[in-house]
Amino acid sequence: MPRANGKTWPRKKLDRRLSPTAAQMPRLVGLGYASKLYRQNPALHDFTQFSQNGNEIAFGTIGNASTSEGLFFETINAAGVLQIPVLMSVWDDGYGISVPQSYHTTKESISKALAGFQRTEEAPGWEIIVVKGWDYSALIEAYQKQNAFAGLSTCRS
Ligand SMILES: Cc1ncc(C[n+]2csc(CCOP(=O)(O)OP(=O)(O)O)c2C)c(N)n1
Ligand SMILES: [Mg+2]
Repeated sequence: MPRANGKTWPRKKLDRRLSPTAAQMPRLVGLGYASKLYRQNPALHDFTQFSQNGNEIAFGTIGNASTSEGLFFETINAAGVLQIPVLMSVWDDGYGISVPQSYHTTKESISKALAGFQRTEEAPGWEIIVVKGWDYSALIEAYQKQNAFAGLSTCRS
């Protein structure tokens, strides 16, 4: 999630320098794709300062209203096409500042709006999971499910 001047995200590996909503999204595609290329190309395995043989998952977060930005949709599409190891969390509080969902998100639910991206046995895509953000154990379970079933084997084949 972008923040003015980035000072609220002290951890080293977080991308925290962008303030326009969804501006961080294309970088997520780059990170995920880089990971895939490191996995696929043995000539890159010596460069351990960037990747550990492509075993990482790129983790993106965004607010619900910010999913209205084109960059978000481009990222969802590109990652679905490339099948890269990316996990996206949309934190849905029902609002963008004081503007309710009904004014900015189709069906008032980005997971419903993105239903066509859901992966199936016939076609790769995204695994879409909806979980209460305040339910910590359910969140952990969701992330573990994501990790185990959400097409990582497809991403990594
Ligand atoms: C491109 C752009 N337009 C407008 C803003 C101003 N702005 C900052 S936060 C925000 C709403 C974000 O809502 P949401 O994505 O739902 O995140 P939340 O704060 O609810 O977690 C807006 C419009 C911005 N930062 N960037
Ligand atoms: Mg919001």
